[in-house]
Amino acid sequence: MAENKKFDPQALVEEIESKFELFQILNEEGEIVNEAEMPELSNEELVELMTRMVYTRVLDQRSISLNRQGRLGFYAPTAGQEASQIASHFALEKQDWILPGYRDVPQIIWHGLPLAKAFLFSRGHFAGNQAPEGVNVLSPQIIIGAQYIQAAGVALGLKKRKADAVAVTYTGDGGSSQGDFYEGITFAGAQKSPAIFFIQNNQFAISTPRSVQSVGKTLAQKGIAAGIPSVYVDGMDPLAVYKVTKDARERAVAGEGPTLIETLCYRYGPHTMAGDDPTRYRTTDTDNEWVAKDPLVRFRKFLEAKGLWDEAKEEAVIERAKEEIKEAIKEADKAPKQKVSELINNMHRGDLPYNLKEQLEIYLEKESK
Ligand SMILES: Cc1ncc(C[n+]2csc(CCOP(=O)(O)OP(=O)(O)O)c2C)c(N)n1
Ligand SMILES: [Mg+2]
Repeated sequence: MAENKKFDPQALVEEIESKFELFQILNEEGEIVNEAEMPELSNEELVELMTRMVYTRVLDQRSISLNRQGRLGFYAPTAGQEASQIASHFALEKQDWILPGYRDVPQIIWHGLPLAKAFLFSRGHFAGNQAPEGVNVLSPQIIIGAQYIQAAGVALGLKKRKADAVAVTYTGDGGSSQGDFYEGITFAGAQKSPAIFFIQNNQFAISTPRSVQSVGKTLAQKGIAAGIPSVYVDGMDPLAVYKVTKDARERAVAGEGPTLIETLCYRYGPHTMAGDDPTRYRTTDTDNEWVAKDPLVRFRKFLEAKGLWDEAKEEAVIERAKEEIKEAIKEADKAPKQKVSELINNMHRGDLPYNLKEQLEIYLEKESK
């Protein structure tokens, strides 16, 4: 009889946690290990996905050197997170809205934000925060977790407008400890809004390892408390990330509500280019262990075995990326130096509060000389 059973809350946690297995389709050797879950992607799409990952790796390398040359400002490296970022974006549609964190510049570029604008964002120029009409992206969020609440709001708006679109947001393992994280998933769950919430678990919040952030076995399981489907996926496997995102999108637009997706990945580089030294909190052994799981390496093996990829193709993508990056940085250089008045006007639409009005007048006066 149920009433005679001893209540064991710890056993309940363990039971729930035991159900969270890492979802994988393509293993480290580039072999399909889960044929039944293989997403429907044409050869052209598979090649395009690889192209975007290779391009993004080059963009990361170039952004790091441009930062070192003093030609870029704020930059958060992305290498190691390509499957998590690019393959998730690949499952979205143009009309979907993206609410990125500071490390999620690749997704908004592939959604249509011109590269030159991304570079201006890095330089703190207001023009970098103005996406062209029809490019449904918000500016990268610096406040950890804040984009989760905003995504819940955007998703509710999409639902009310009966739009065939979803709101997609990304935070990190650290971000999933924020209050905003829980508020966002709970609200979207309660409203059955079309949202997809990503936790990119790159295993560090700056220098704080995942192991001390939460005693939970996974971060995905946090979604269970909000009553929303939650997935723990190999974030170094582009096919698995694509598949779970595609499924989440289908559920969302069908009115079935949000999904929480934890992508287990790794950031190869420093936290940002502002002086972080990962050798102080990570060992080379751990780095190597994760580099061996590299999403580009395993996807390359998979595509080469199918005769869809070779060195020449990869070289061509690398060259194109370098060329386009060079052009974009030149274009960013042409942007006029920003004025304080522009900064104020860009921050506030409509009526300014009186104190800012006074400041604006002072600056307009100074700038007119
Ligand atoms: C509300 C808030 N608290 C603290 C910070 C300082 N901060 C910047 S990045 C970061 C760590 C975030 O780690 P994680 O969410 O794992 O994302 P990752 O950088 O690994 O992509 C912190 C604490 C911040 N930006 N916002
Ligand atoms: Mg992290």
